[in-house]
Amino acid sequence: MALDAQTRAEFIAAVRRFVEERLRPLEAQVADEDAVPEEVVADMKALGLYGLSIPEEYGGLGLSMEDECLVAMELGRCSPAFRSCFGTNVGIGSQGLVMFGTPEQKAHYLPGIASGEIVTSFALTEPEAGSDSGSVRTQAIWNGEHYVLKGSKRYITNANKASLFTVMARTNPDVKGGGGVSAFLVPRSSPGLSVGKPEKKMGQQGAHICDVHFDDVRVGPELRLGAEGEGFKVAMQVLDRGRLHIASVCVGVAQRLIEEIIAYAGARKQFGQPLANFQMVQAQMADCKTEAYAARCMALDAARRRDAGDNVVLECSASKLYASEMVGRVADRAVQIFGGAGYVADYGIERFYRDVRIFRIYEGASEIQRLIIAREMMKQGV
Ligand code: COS
Repeated sequence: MALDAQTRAEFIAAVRRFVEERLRPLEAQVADEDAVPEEVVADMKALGLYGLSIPEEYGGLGLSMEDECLVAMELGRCSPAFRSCFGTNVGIGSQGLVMFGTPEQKAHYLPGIASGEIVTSFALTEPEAGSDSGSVRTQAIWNGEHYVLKGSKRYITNANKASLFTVMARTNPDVKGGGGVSAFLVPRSSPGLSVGKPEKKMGQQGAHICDVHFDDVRVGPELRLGAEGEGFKVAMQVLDRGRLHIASVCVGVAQRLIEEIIAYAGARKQFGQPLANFQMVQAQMADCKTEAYAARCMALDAARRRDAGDNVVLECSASKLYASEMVGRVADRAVQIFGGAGYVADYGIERFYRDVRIFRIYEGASEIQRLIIAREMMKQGV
């Protein structure tokens, strides 16, 4: 549902205040402790952030894609680790259920996901199936009563906190590629399911990824999401949507860095003048703003077209590709403009530089986005 103009403005203003007053002061602490404090998580739930994209009838805010992108742009204006707490509930961890769930599955799980009582994870990637996600090896073999899941998933965001996983597993080992894959809702409490230790990462401390292991985990047929053999398509459609959200977060982070650049370049003097007076700095500033603006326009255009029911597979990938690469360039320029201060930890710029690197990799690496764009161009002939 699209919010009316006033409600939208009020909600975005509330998120902006929350980001500036509640989250930004904790950025360094979260990075040092590799954890978002529980009271902040509680505040995020109270603000409705876990349920941004969950339909209103199930207790969420039911935002349109455009409104979700606008909110994600605000959330991007602080350490991305905060957004990651509820990122899976809003995106890849819930949207398979929202798009393909039965009324019973939705009624059972969505209210808890919207409130944040249930944290969700999306378990697609495996040690041998990263970009080539159609080749998943985790098996889900029907034994006449249950599907029996066996295999391992890798780099699963929020797995350590999740109580519900959307798992893509091969129900038909004779069918190679995506066609043999089905999607399942798998509760964390299922016997045989275990989660590994959080990985040590380059950035985004406070956000966690872990392996998830399935050792003969039995899943009833009522927990299959969509038809047998449709799991790969479920995953692809969830990822299409997620890519617009990530593109919007990239726009938000770029905007934050631009604000930091403006403040620093205006205050820091060299050769008797503020850095902002030097044309070589101005050129870098102008490129940051221009590219962030382009990425914003792309994400919002694609979101509006998705809301209108258009096929936006190409636009989702183009948006994610451009925005994730754009924020990498902006972070690089920010380090350059800050100079030594950009390289030391106190100013937080080097932290953003590390944090944004993953945007070019997860939810489909830049190479995969280019592949999808080119394939869609050939299909559509435009
Ligand atoms: N929406 C709906 N259906 C889709 C789709 C989409 N966006 N993308 C693909 N499909 C369908 C295709 O139409 C095809 O259907 P048919 O078999 O009925 O013709 C089927 O899915 C297989 O598609 P395709 O042949 O394109 O699959 P490939 O194995 O060649 O590769 C890529 C597809 C590479 C695009 C896919 O594996 C991918 O997106 N990989 C990256 C995964 C990713 O983002 N991982 C990040 C980790 S999860 S956070």
